[in-house]
Amino acid sequence: MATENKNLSDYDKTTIPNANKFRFGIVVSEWNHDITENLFKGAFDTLLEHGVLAGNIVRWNVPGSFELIYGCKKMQEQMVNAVIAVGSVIKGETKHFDFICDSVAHGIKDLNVTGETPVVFCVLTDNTKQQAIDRSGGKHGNKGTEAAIAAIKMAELRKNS
Ligand code: DLZ
Repeated sequence: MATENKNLSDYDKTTIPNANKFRFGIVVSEWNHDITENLFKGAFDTLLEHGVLAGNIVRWNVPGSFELIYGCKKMQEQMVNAVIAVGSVIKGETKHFDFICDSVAHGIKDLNVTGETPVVFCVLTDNTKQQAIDRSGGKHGNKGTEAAIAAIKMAELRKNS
């Protein structure tokens, strides 16, 4: 699971389907907004790079990562080919971290089980702020880029299935 040796922005561009016909929803948590803005930018720029029109990317904000579940559920109802859930949960001194991380992971999983529109998990769950910085455009790349590539692949899979 460790990303220590993997750069989240590294992928083989030749294997990515052209995405110019696709429409994506990105739901962004406002908690740790400096991190989530960088994740959003990574996802947005990567979608553009693969042919998605800026007008075909719908962005909604939600207050925190916990609210990503409801936000993504409503986004699935829009005319989008895939949804990206963007959040950053950073461990504090209480168990809140575990509850939020568990809830969001299970909530997004449930949306994928029950809904027709795939939802990609772009939620950083870090022990420190520095780890979050490293994975949102820092030394380990940008998880937003990784999520955008996953969203394109899932949109293509949905189209072909
Ligand atoms: C309350 C809370 C805390 C302590 N930490 C985070 C965090 O690190 N990242 C995050 O996205 N959200 C956090 N939240 C807010 C919850 O996700 C949620 O918005 C509130 O509990 C209200 O439901």
